[in-house]
Amino acid sequence: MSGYFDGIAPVRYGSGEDIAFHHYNPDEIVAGKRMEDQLRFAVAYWHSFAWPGGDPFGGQTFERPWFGDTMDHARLKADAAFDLFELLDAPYFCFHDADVRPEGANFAESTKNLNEIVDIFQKKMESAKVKLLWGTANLFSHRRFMAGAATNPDPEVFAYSAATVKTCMDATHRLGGENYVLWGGREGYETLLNTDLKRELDQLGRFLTMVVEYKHKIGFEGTILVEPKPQEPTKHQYDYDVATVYAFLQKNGLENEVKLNIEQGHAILAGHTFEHEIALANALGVFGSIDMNRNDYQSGWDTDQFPNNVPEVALAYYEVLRGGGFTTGGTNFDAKLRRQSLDPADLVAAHAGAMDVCARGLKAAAAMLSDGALERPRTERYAGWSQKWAREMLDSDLASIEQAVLQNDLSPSPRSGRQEVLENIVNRYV
Ligand code: XLS
Ligand code: NI
Ligand code: NI
Repeated sequence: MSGYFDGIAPVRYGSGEDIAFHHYNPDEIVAGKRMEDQLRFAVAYWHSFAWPGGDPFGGQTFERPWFGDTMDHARLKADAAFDLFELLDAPYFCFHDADVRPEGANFAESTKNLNEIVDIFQKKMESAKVKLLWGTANLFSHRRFMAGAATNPDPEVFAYSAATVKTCMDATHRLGGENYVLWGGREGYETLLNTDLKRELDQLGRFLTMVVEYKHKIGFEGTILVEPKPQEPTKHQYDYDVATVYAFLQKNGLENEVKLNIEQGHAILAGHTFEHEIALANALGVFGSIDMNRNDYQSGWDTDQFPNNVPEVALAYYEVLRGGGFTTGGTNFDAKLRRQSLDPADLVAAHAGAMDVCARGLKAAAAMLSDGALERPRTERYAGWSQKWAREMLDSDLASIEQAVLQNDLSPSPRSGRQEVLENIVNRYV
């Protein structure tokens, strides 16, 4: 116990406490499963425990007793983190190496620090409910990674990165993690003028292949997830969006080995909706997990805010459910408090509110799906394709199709896409 959250009651459904769940009821059955098992919430260690509250114009605003570079600070941070998991009854958490341990003087010391904290996690997890949704390596904050990790022009940085990922995969495996994530923080470029794009992509492909090979070598049964993002921090990131990552996986023969962790804010930054990215990943068979946080629509800053818009979230879960729901993935809050939200209660309330927003979104999505409110019109729209001639056409060729068009004097008549009608239907549920 850290004592940090003293005075805040456990957040429970209908508890009547100041901070309670009003919609997230873990045991309620939604779309055939307990809500907890559908949503699979995870608390992100970095933003909740390691982020100091800075913005481009000012530094730290948060004062946490565990801020500092020693192992004692890291141990206190672990205590506070597990206190929050328990307060929220959170089923999962996620972490980077750099969130949980101080940087050592060299690679060996950093690894030793990590392993000591992982020992503590392991001990705590014996009695705690919380499990590890995913682990990952921070290959973007330290200055050694400023020109990338796997895509760095310096092979020593590639080596350091590969070794770091190995230690983080070991840690994830040891803690029974259900996934391992690779977000290409600085795997991209600032200017083409100094960049050998083909070489960097080849390096990235080889790196990811080594990750998959190592997964099999150690018998890690979790899913390897790549998290697309189009830019930020680099001007151009190679893992731009779902479509780009899929092509990259195919090129490297990894499309059956790797799935995607899709973040709402990253989807929007790429010029897509969140639901587009989820739907596309499902269509391509690579949907894995989600990071449920987006940036501010007006300022565009990387505010990584907790979800607070039910209709948006409902459309995202609609695509998740249409694809069959999560398997090893879940809903990770890769989300920051606003920098004026200084109090321990703010951290608890942010998660509680976000879990409620997601629960409302999930319930709306499940109802839309089970009523067939959108699926019926969708099926009708494509009904023509169930005709025999239409299916056979796809196995024929352009010349025979031309013949058939002439013979039957085909003259297709356009039909309404009924978008407003469908939007009205959605509005009844959210
Ligand atoms: C940054 C990413 C990052 C990953 C994990 O924008 O979202 O937080 O989720 O490295
Ligand atoms: Ni992000
Ligand atoms: Ni993320």
